Amino acid sequence: MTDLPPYYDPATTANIVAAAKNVLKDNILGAFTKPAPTLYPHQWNWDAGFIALGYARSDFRQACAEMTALFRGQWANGMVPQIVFSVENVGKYFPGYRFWDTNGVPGKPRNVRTSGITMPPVHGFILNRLLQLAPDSKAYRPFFLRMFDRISLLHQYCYQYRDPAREGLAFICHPWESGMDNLPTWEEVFSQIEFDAADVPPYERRDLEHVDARYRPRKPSYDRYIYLVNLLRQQRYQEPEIWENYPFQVQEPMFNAILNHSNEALIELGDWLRRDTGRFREWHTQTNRAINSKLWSESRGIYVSYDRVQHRQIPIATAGGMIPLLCGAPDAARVTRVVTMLEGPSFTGTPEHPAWLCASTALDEPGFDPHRYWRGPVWINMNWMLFHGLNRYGHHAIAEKLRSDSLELVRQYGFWEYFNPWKNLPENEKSGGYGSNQFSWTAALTLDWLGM
Ligand code: 9WN
Repeated sequence: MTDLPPYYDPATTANIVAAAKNVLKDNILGAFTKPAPTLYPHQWNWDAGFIALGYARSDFRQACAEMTALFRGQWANGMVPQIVFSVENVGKYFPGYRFWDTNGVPGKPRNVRTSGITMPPVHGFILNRLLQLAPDSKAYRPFFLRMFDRISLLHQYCYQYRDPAREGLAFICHPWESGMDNLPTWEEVFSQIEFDAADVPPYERRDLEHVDARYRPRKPSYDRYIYLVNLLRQQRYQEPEIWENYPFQVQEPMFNAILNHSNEALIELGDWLRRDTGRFREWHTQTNRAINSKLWSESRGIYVSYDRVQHRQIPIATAGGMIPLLCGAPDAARVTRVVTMLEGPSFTGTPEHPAWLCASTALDEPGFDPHRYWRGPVWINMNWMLFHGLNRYGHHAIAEKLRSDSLELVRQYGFWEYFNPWKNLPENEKSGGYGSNQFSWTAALTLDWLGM
């Protein structure tokens, strides 16, 4: 055992497992688990999926409860909101329920408080993993059936309302919908949007009460987030009409890869549940084709976002640009290019300046920043998805590096929201963990990786 990293040592593993379980337990808020103790005091969409995996082996009922709680917020058109607000924590997060002003919007469930946008639809593939881990799948059949129908409706929403040209690619209407809120990619999109300070309603951030400003988005980015929320709420979230004249419409590779991996999962689940799976099969073929034809950058050797308002690719290399491996989109030649980039200086650094896998924005991008969220730091959920994508193509060694880097970051620093990608930190920096500590999905995915 001596030459293996310490998390393989049973004593240390047991400590990490116990600590991870405590993170989840401490973050329980009523029926669900909040992403972080104070920074995010409500339920978040894709967080709920990753968190469910953290309970799957030890408390399957709670895993199901996370999914059920989130889908209580589903709108009649199928949209599953980015945030389901907890009544207890009113006023503790901005933008809160009142700011979103979704009350009375047709189709929003009346007794649940939600935001008005969505997030990456991880729920299909999470549900499929839950099925594989279910202690008694037959007993849970009603749960799986209910969720299958709900998730099918969510996919229907993505293809009906977010793919007006029927290309097989869903667009996001806000950086928050990507889950990777602060990528330099969004700066490029915003640079083309005519924007006046007077178009931003007054607001007060709450995040900076919990996290140092240098780890969070800058004010100009936040102004633009709020500007978009204001456009949406002014038009009462009425889809599809609202999209006719809406400036932020981006087809992003990770969002679509997640949607398409969930399509595959719904095929498997549907077969088990004896439901028709024809449309998931059609979507799967069409979306993989479109990811390749529209989102591949031959010059960069990675998938990139497409701005459907400006009709152009945004050739910035991000971790999200490699997630199409998860849904089987790339052919062998493209996989080789993606893996070459992942193993090269853009993500692995150099022998003198090595990096943990995997920076959210490539180390050599002009917009890279090792501290600021989504501009460079490593996120455990991204590593987890990449790990599965790489294994799918037989790249087991680099996949294992994603797993071991993730576990080593957790062991060295704790269950942070994100981590500095550089291995050698300057002397004045004690910790490489940023954002919120005791972050739920970091704990949950650690548990999943350790099989606990
Ligand atoms: C806005 C909850 C969420 C994650 C996102 C992450 C961050 C929210 C914020 O926290 O976003 O949705 O206020 O910064 O970027 O991926 O789901 O953990």
